[in-house]
Amino acid sequence: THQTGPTIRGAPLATSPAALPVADANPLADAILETLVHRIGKDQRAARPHDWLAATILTVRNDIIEKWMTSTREAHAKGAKRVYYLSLEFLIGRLLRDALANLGQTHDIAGALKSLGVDLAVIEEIEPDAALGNGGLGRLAACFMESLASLDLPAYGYGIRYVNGMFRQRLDDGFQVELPENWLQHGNPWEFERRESAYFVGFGGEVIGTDTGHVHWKVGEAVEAMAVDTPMVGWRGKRVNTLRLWTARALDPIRLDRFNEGDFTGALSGQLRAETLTRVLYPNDSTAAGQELRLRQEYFFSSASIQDIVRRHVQYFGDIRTLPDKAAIQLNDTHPAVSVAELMRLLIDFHEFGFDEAWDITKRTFGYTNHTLLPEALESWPLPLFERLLPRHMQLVYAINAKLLREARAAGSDETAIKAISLIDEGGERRVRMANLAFAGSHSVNGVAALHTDLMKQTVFADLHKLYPDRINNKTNGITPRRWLQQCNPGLTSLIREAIGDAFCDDTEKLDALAAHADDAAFQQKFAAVKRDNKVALAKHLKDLIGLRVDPDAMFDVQIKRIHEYKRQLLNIVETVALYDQIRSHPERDWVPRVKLFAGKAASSYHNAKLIIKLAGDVARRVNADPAVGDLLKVAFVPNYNVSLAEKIIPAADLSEQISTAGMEASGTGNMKFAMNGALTIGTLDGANVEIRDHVGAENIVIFGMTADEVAAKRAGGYNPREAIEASPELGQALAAIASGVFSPDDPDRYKGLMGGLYDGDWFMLAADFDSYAAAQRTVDRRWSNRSDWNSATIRNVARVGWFSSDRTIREYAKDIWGVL
Ligand code: B1N
Repeated sequence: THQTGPTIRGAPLATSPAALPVADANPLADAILETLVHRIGKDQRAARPHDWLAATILTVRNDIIEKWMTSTREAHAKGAKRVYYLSLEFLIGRLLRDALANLGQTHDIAGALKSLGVDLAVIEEIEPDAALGNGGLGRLAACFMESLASLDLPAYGYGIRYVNGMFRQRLDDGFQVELPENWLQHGNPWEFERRESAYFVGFGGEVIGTDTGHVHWKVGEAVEAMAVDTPMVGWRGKRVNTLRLWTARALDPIRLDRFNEGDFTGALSGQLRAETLTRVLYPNDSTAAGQELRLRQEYFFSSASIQDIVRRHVQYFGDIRTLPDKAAIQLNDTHPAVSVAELMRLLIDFHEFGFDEAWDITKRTFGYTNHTLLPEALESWPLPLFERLLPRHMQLVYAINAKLLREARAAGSDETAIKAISLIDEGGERRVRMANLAFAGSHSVNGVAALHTDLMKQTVFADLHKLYPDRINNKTNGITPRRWLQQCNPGLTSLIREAIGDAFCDDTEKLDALAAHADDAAFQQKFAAVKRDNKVALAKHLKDLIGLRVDPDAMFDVQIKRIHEYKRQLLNIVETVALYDQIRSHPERDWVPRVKLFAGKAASSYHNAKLIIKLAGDVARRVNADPAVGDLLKVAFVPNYNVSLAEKIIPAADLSEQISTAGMEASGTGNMKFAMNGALTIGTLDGANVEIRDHVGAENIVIFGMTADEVAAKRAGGYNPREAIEASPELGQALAAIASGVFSPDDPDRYKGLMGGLYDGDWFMLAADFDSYAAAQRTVDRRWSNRSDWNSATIRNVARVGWFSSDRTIREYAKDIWGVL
């Protein structure tokens, strides 16, 4: 049958076709309609929700383009220094709500759409997430892009336009299944192809010396990198910066010679090879992907970005010598570290600098941010692979290494130190160490939280730090308060505005005025009412999504993040099992009703992480069906965690679980989001939790477990998990129940290995921290039971986390590293 009017899966969106509203004078509505007809090619009756979404974005985009061009022109006219943020990941999420809010157009666009019979909230919900990242590192890059524009700093993000971003997670019988994510299936109205901004990127081949003493890299294979730009709108529409993502094209899209010979596949193989490069995001968080394709991706986007930066600099300023004065390039972890060698190559092979001058320019241009100390995440490439793919860069790495080791020897480094400093790992199969390359090639090396930065100095970079004691510095992470407070939590935002005015919208630290209301009973009531509304909304969402009914008056206890053993979702699940046991044994006690929510993705090849997901589901099934606990305990694993889901869950959370083994979570940023939305944190002294405690006050956070020093000492002293388990009957019983198949009657041995691993090794020290964690949870219960104390503590959290705005973080980078403030 004939479809009329906007619909979602066939259901009318807002208006029956018989009563299409006649828009009265509303120029914005006219503009949207005009776009719908002339750009999308649909009339109002035929338009589907995605057509309205596209028409709305294209209309808003017009405004953005004007500001975008002004921003670019101004930076040019001033000869301003530009910031370049190179990142293999940008976990942006949806853009429409963010852009509208930052432009201050939410109200007008909603009104215009309403006059057309369309609900803005409905079309916002169908915008796909741009999920070009795994987790914290990618989301940080997105928050930074927003803050850079909000602080009116000229900046470009550079990355890859993956056709398939972070995989979609489905649970089949509780097991994670990875499905391709297809964010571009309806097209992407935000992006602009820049066919003229294209560069050759070569791979392989050989390096040939010429008679003039020059070297020539005769590449074995080349692809073309084409720029695709997305505007990044800052708060109050102050500035619009560019996120430039590269897509790969074959130089020779079709080989007609092969085609004419009847080899149709061969005729297109170059195109396929090129497209493969930018096809899919590696779904590893905090682990290095060792495949050749990954190194190809890294070099592809590094080379295109560095060529683009050098081209722009020469075009605007003429002399490449001034590059460090006009460009600051920040490496988001080591994924773009080959950029150091690439800039050296361009300076030496094309701009004819000597090695020393090229090295000086390079070091003054780059900064490097380290995001993890986990050994499995430190990137290094087998030398033969690196040499085969990038023969010229291999030579340069050797030359850089020679200089570096000469300096180290001159400074008195001993042979052990020399081994640690070297760009080449000589222990076993020889490998190129990307972290050492990034360190050596940068004037600044920063960690992402105070503790993490201290540990960098003591561990992986100890010898490099001794050699260059001024290079390492700390920049504690932050989050953008626009997306993570104002947009995701409009109820709380209005309440805050009512109480303290709206200065906090331009300076997040002004939230501190809220502290004066923390003990005001009337304000506490309103604060709790906002939280409850958010919980009701989430409860409805959970009902629709997974069919689980939860009580909005229960405590919402949330752990949402990538699934990783060091993040210890297993500690939370085991404690949940222990609590379940306790509730059944002592039903007469006045237990605090809890809803335990888990969400997160596991890397596809990470066996234990996937098993932990299955365990959460198995525990949920058993607990939720047990009439003996009823509403006292509900457990859910919510599938397909992403930015949009986080925006729904975080405003509804009462308790934020930040329980990694101390010393292992570099910073965490979810911890900041929860605190800013009025949740209490239960956490270890790890990453930025330490600084969150310092800001909110020790009495407004629940800290448990060993410190990083204690963890290190225990490991060094020979940790015996079996002893720890035997010393804790509660833990022993929970582990035994899980191991014996209480939660997996269909496959009783399912968790034998996982539980056995705790007895045998327990690298993440779950057993050592268990009792302390369980006790902390009972402290949380007690505090919840005194609701006025709880409310005042959570209000104080909101009041005191303003410092964790990414505006503050970016200001620090801008002053201390980039020299642009
Ligand atoms: O970066 C975040 C931190 O808040 C987190 O603590 C940290 O775990 C995270 C290889 C990573 N570190 N390393 C990665 C991501 C992808 C990949 O392929 C490593 N992610 C982090 C922001 O600073």
